Amino acid sequence: MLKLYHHPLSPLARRVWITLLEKNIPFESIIINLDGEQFKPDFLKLNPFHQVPVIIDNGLRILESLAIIDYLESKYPTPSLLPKNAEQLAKVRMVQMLSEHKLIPQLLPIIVEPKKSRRLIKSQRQLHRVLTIFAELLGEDNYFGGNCFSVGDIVGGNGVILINKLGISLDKYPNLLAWRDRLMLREIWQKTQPSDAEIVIFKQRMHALWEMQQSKRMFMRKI
Ligand SMILES: N[C@@H](CCC(=O)N[C@@H](CS)C(=O)NCC(=O)O)C(=O)O
Repeated sequence: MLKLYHHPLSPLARRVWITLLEKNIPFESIIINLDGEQFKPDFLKLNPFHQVPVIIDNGLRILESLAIIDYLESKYPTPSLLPKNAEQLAKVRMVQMLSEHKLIPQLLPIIVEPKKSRRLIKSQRQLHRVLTIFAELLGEDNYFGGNCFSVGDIVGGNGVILINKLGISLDKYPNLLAWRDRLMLREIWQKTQPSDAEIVIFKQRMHALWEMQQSKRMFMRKI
């Protein structure tokens, strides 16, 4: 059976977890506690970059959430989570790439940077740029792939719901608000999205990660 190494609080692993559930693919869930378990030799053998998600399917080890999602779509094509239409496909890919390169890198700053700091304001602006484009891409449709729920909604939806829970308002984007509510009607999403209590734990972990990064930087400056 396919093995998924993940943690429920990891936003990038959650993409893969939801894809597996939405595609109804049987899998064994192996939780890696990201407070150090990711550095254990057995896990480092699987992923020398000490990150979740990782899957193993038929002996094939796959790293990187977007690569895993592409693999799952090709290997288990039903139900399809990728539109065939060129325009819709372009929108879905844009949402995935913008989530990866523009949205996710702002998570740490919006949690750890002090209120009104330049860095925080820069990240908030960047996130609103992303939300503006997402609102344009969605338009009047139900999903980024038109009426077809897709991996664009999984990747974009995870990011948008998370930043919203972290305090980024969606009020200026009524179509995104309706889309978020549409996603949250899905049983799988209710089961996999973090509760408010888990968001508090997630923030504490991000603070710890940031402190670790700061002390590493100080150490590197000294040597
Ligand atoms: N580009 C990778 C990033 C994965 C990633 O950053 N995972 C985080 C959790 S969201 C992690 O495992 N962090 C632990 C660490 O870096 O030690 C992907 O998309 O799969």
